[in-house]
Amino acid sequence: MSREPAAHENLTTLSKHLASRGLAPGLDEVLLAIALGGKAIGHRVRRARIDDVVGVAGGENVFGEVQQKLDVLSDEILLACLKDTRATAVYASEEQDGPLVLRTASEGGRYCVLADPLDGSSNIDVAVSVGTIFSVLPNDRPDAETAAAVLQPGRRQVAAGYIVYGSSVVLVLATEAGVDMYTLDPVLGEFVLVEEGIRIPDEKKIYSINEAYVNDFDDGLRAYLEYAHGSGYGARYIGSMVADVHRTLLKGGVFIYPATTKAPRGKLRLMYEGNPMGYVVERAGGAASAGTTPLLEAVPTDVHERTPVVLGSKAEVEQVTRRLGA
Ligand code: P6P
Repeated sequence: MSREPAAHENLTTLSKHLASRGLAPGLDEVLLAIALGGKAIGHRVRRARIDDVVGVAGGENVFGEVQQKLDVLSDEILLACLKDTRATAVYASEEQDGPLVLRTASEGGRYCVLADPLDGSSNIDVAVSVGTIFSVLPNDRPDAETAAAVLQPGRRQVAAGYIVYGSSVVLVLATEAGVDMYTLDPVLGEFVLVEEGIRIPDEKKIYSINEAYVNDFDDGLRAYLEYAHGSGYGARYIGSMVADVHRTLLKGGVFIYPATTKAPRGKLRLMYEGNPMGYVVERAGGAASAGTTPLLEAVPTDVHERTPVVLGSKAEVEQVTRRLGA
């Protein structure tokens, strides 16, 4: 009589799965460092009110936005995990004024990691899902120009993804091999593979946008909303990018944070919000636009620059962009 395998025998951990993916040298150690940071950040998010780390840290980031204590702590955790990783050349984040050079190519620095350490942090005190977003670019610069290696189009990413701290802690990781999803097993303390090769549905009548700003939308976007309102679409908007994009990736639909008259470049940052999420969605068979141009083709001039974002199911993104460009 065949013996049922013990539950743990079927578990594929993140480290075991990455080893099977044949990634470029050093990339797996960078991704494992980010995952370790995510475990530590997730622990603090889970204890937010207990540890009284919610509330303001008193400082402001480069945008003049008041920093939540957890924003700062999450940034410190990620940096600490990456500093010890030999392949990490540069760390840049929403909470850092500029890129931090950790080691040059001559010293083994092969990759630049850009991150929004805790996206959606204003939602923490109401226990809404928040997340860490990360983008990995190759360090393609001579030693003296290492910091500038972060200014590459999103098309050059070699990996990207996010960790959503929700009802469970979920890591979604995109590489050239595809998009894989891992759930943190709180007992094992390991990210366990739960879905390999995620594909976003080609179409789904769900749109995700903050319609409170409709008076600041351009005519093309209003035309899209009029089409959606008359075509049986559902609306879903959590106000936490990681949660809205995660739902869009798994269920289909379109997520839009557009340019408006008050914010002509939109609100979301290109390098560590738009590009990584765009890379995940495109690797899953979806599309990502800056409104009228492909998002991942944008050539950055500043690590903190903003961009409009339209991403999701190909057919749904096209319904938006053909009206924006009209
Ligand atoms: P709004 C959270 O503050 C965030 O940066 C993203 O996570 C989210 O998509 C967006 O802002 C929400 O912005 O203007 O709709 O509140």
